[in-house]
Amino acid sequence: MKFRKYLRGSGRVLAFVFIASVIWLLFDIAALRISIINDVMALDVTDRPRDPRAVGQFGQPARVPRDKELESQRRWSEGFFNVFLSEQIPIDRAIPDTRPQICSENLVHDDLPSTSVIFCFVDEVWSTLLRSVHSVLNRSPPHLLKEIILVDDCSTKDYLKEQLDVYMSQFPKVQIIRLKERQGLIRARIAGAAAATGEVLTFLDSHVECNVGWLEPLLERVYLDHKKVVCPVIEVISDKDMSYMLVDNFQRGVFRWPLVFGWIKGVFFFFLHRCPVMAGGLFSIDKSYFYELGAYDPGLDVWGGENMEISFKIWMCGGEIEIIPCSRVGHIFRGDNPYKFPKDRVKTVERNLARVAEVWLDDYKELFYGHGYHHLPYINCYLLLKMFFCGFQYC
Ligand SMILES: [Mn+2]
Repeated sequence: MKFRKYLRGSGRVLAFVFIASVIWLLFDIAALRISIINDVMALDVTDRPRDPRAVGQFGQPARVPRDKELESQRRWSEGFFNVFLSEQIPIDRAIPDTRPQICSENLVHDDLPSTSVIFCFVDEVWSTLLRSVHSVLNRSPPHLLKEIILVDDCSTKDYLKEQLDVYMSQFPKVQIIRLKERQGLIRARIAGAAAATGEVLTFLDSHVECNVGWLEPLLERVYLDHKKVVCPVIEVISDKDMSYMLVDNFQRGVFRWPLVFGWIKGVFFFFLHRCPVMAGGLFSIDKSYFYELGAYDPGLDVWGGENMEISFKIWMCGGEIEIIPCSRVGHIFRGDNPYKFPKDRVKTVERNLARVAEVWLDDYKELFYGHGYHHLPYINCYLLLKMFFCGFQYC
């Protein structure tokens, strides 16, 4: 009864405004919770329970038994890491969730673009190729993973032919493209991108393990701005004992003359970092932006320099390169390439770098040549390439 006296005159107006505001607020919250954002999913699917005693389980270091030491040494050169141990480790092993605490509480939009994950390989070791693919299948939200494209750059190993076809036929999302001639990483990636149907291209090396929650933070950044090109934090899988090691010092990708990639220490560990150049092995890029940039220069051979080329184009054509601390992918850093370069390795990389310098560095190319490279006259004609990339206004 007492309450009624407040609902007369101006009290009635105030009560109406109050109730309307509460309803408005509830609608707002509901809209945000239901249709716009949700938590990053902590997916880690396996077919059967994991054996906690399996070799290398939970990313623990594995040991070679005494009587197998010779065999393990002998097989090192198959991949320039411990191929013997890699074979003992389950292909869907668990690894520690190394993200900063706050990452699992992050919210992402629920209408993120889908991605095609592209692995290019030549003579990759069977166990690491499978572990790379399974880590994507098991730890990516299915609705965001459009497909996985394996581009076989004319491998010579038999197990990468029919055996791989048969194995991958269990997974409808995986398709294999086979190049008839050795094309090198750059043209293999162009072939993979051409076959991709997802809205975002995600390029990965074929000896990686994607960690829990790796994909959504990458796609969220591309969703917010389609010119952001994003890289996960690259963690280390030991080439010797295959243990998964957390990276707790944050680094940013840079280059030194003459266009040598390197890392410098970042400031804050858990903030994303903008980088002048990316390492190049692992990143996501909006597919339409990739083509707006003119994809990769197909005249770059085998390997090397393509990370500089795409990085320069990204920054010169209105984009940004970021490393996303909440996205983590382990990678085996190998001491050497297990495959052969059709021509001399050093000459191939030098030629690629000179080509990038000629096309993209303008007056700064003198700095490149001043650090030990000689002018390669035949490259000049490729200056024409610039005309095709992102119009004259930026380039
Ligand atoms: Mn690699």
